[in-house]
Amino acid sequence: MKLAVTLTTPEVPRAVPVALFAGSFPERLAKAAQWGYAGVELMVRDPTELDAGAIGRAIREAGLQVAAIGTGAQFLVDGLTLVSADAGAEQKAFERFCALADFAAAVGAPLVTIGSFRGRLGQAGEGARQRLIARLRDCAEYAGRRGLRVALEPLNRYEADFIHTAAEGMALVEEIAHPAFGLLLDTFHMNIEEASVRRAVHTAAPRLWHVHLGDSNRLPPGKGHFAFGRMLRALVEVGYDRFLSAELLARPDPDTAGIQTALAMRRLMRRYAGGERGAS
Ligand code: LER
Ligand code: MN
Repeated sequence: MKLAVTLTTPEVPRAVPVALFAGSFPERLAKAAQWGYAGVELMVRDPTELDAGAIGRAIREAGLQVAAIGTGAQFLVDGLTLVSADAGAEQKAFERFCALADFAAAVGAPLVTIGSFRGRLGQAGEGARQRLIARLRDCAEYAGRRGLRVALEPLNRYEADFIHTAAEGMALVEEIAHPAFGLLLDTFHMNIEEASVRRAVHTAAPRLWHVHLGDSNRLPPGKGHFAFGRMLRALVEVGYDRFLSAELLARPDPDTAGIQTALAMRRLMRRYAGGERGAS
């Protein structure tokens, strides 16, 4: 397992609450590498405003990998969601997904994640469920053709009205029935929705492609009461060997949260997961 940290790309206009480290983009990359992260998850708003070549180069030069491209800024900054009451906005959101997937391929990211970017069925009018399923399949198809994967994230009941648990996520994976479509589990959401952390990991295991880290209160691991040891043991049991990506509140400040997370996770990974694997 490898540790990653969520960073915003330079075009994201204001601080996203779950992006860590302060400073310019190169400074944040340098801090991530210095504190032992192997990768970064990029929270991108509009990739057409970015030079993918330069971003990819800066990440490689810092000795980091791109763990994933996150879509949270679409919703947080632009209010764009894959399903919406406004057909024009739905189309724009899908076009944004395609641009994000192109960006992911250009910077060497293996996957694009979908959390709040999916939208709320209850606010998207008649036929919302079927439209969202079709859109997610289109996303998997678009990403799959570029050698990428799409990881849908079960979210807690306060942030989403569709797919809260690993079991619901796996039922959706079956329904979408596309090899490029799988899941991302976020410990913060799991703490609210899952009856058993271990069972959730085992349920998602065949399509578990990414993990987000945040304690029960969305602070760095160890600052709340989520059982990270249990989570890591379950991940070891199912042979998970991908990224654990810190996506948590930048409190008391973005640097402290990034450092506390690195120190706590490196300790936990040594104890429960036989250490970390480097950036190789
Ligand atoms: C939102 O709470 C979250 O966890 C993000 O990964 C989804 O956009
Ligand atoms: Mn998350």
